[in-house]
Amino acid sequence: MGKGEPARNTQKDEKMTHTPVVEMYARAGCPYCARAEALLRQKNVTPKIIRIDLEPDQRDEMVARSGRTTVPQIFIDGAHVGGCDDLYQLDREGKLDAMLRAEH
Ligand SMILES: N[C@@H](CCC(=O)N[C@@H](CS)C(=O)NCC(=O)O)C(=O)O
Repeated sequence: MGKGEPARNTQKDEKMTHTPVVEMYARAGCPYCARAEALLRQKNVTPKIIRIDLEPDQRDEMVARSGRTTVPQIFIDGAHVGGCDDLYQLDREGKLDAMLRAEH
């Protein structure tokens, strides 16, 4: 790899991929949060959990970013995915894996 080249996409015929950042707004005792986290972990993704019960300001941020008030709210590389049901729906549709590989 030459100087200044990115550490990814080293093969020309490969799709451009990177490890996406997965953020999940959650709170303690939320079964939907646990279900969503379980699916992500099953896919070897460790989400960045933002605990709105511990950091109330983050709830305002979650509502501003997602337009929703329920937890969890999940973002992949900053793009809003939705809640737990939305995450499982994307998986059923076969779209989640590509999103988690951040194929572009
Ligand atoms: N369909 C939503 C349901 C989420 C939901 O109902 N979450 C509960 C907590 S488990 C919630 O946020 N309730 C309202 C609240 O706590 O303010 C999803 O799949 O994410």
